[in-house]
Amino acid sequence: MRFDIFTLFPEVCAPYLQASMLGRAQQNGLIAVGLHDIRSWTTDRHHVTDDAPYGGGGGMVMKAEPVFTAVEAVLGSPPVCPVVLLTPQGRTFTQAVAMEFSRLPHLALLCGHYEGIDERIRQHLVTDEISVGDYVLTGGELPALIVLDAVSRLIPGVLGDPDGAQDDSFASGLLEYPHYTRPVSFRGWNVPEVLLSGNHAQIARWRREQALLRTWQRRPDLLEKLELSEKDRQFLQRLAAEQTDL
Ligand code: 6SD
Repeated sequence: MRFDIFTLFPEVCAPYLQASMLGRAQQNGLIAVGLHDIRSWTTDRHHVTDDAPYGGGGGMVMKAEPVFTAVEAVLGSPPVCPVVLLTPQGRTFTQAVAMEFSRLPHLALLCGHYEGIDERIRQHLVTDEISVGDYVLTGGELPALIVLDAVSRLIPGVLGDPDGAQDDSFASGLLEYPHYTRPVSFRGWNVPEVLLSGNHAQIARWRREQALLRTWQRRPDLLEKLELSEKDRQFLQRLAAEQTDL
């Protein structure tokens, strides 16, 4: 899959893309990332990318021209792939959206900065608007990296594990069960006995119940959307009964 990121701050994005799993995924040809500095498509002497808002008021607005020029130079006119704007006004990014994007061969991510972008970019260039959460950042660079990261790890081979992303929180609709590695005892805190038992059916049941318990405690909203087995249902009924006993 190919990603093209359009930003005024490519140097902010580059280190994250080079490190760890995303760096390896590029080396292995599983993903390709183009990082494009919008400023390099300005044609004026001072390479201006922002200007004061019509109608007055504070803050600066990203100019339409350099953004259109950059995106069309790289992706053609009209662009060959969806152009996603990262903005608090977009639809919320979820694992389902990450899965949707991971089926595409090519995705462009457009990072705003300053107070906002000229509305004509949104109207006539952008095809999709995504928010990574209900909080306000200084620019779209971190959201673009979040989207690229979440989408990339769904591409087969990007995770080292052959089982890939299938055990993830949100893939199952549940929060993850607790993980432990060596040593068995750390500062007197021990790994749960069942994980050392070698009984794989019992381990699977324990993990399932821990995932259900965590989800019930922390994100009960997730349980409502879920298909549960009879055993799962009994376990949750037990939890509910124990709670009313307290
Ligand atoms: C002006 C931006 C771009 C400013 C943002 C996106 C989310 N979910 N929070 N904040 C954001 C994106 C803020 O450029």
